[in-house]
Amino acid sequence: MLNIVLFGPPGAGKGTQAAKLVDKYNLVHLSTGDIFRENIKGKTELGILAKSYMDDGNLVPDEVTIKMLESEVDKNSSAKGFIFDGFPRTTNQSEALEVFLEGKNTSISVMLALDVSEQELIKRLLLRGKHSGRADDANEEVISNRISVYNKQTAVVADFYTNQNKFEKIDGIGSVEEIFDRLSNAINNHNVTV
Ligand code: B4P
Repeated sequence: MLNIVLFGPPGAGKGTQAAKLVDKYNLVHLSTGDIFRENIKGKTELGILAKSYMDDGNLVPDEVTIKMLESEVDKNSSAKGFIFDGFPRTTNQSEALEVFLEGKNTSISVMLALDVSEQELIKRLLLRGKHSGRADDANEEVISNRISVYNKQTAVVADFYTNQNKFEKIDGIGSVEEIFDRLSNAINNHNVTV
């Protein structure tokens, strides 16, 4: 199985690139942000809870997020592999994912981390906020909080995969196609089963 963690700060381009990678490598795309947004739209209990955190740019609690992710993996038992987009975002989440995948006799193949400057992230998110309707893109204060949450709680997740020799930093500046080529090369060169 090819299991990729697509990593990076908010607005780094994870969702944009994941959509292209799933097509090329025939993987299932699991974006925790997208799943939360679908639940918010459907006004489910999970959606109402998630919204209260997401609108302020905070992380949804681990317990809820991990359970949700595991149930999404279980729904796709015939998948050839997964792109985890926006998950794991805390050390707890990475540990839980490792144990969960071990139970299925598989593991993460590689973490691809998109590297983008803070100035560019803010520019991209404010631009998207003009038409996305996403409350968390709408003002600079919330965007700053998301970046600060990333620096405090999420950036450390890279160490977890670095220690396993599975971490690849990818320059996230350039055209969508250029970045896609860099990601594809990293996958092809990382000695992972496709
Ligand atoms: P996410 O949905 O994961 O959102 P994101 O980090 O903003 O997006 P991404 O990096 O995918 O950016 P995109 O490609 O869209 O998270 C939202 C919230 O959900 C979190 O803040 C949190 O509250 C909650 N959440 C999600 N997962 C969680 C977890 N595991 N635990 C707890 N809470 C969780 O790109 C952004 C913009 O840049 C787009 O407008 C795009 O068009 C543009 N762009 C992309 N590539 C570009 C390029 N090369 N050049 C210029 N612009 C580009």
